Amino acid sequence: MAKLPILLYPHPHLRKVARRIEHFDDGLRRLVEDMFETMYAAPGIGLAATQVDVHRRVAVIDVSETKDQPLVLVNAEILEASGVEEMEEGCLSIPEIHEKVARKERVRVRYQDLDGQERELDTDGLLAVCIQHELDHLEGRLFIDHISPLKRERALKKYEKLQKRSRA
Ligand code: K1U
Ligand code: ZN
Repeated sequence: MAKLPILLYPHPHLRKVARRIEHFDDGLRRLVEDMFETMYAAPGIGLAATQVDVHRRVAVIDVSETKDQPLVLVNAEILEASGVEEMEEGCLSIPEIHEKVARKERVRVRYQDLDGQERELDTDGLLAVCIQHELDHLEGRLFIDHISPLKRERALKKYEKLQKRSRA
């Protein structure tokens, strides 16, 4: 297993749209193992392949407190979504910035597991929010795209300051 470098905003590859996975092979298994290692080490509750510069429709998630409920989503799509939920979000590609984002409260997702088996998941709360956040990454979208221009400008100014400080 290996920890992979995470792309940081404003890296242009964070805006790429990921392509579907066609082959459920050892390469995919290795990618998923490395993504889990990277996510748990960060630490984070989710990670999309886009964030490690792989532009394929793969995301890993574990929202459990005990970090023992890994979920792999391959070629996932939201079939149905309802309600509105506002939750504070962070992003491993925009460290130290947290903003409230309005998302769908409940989602039904169709995806494939690591063996290519089709599955469906109906969920709400943090898992539903995290799924939406990760699927956004695969479309080249970031959580800051969902907030007002004023809040975004403030958040990005803060982020630039923090980045300059961490480079100094
Ligand atoms: O995709 C990412 O950038 C990961 C991101 C996912 C996410 C967080 C919050 C709401 C929706 C999606 C993170 O994991 S940021 C880190 C984080 O939230 C966290 C870290 C340690 C413990 C608990 C949460
Ligand atoms: Zn993110």
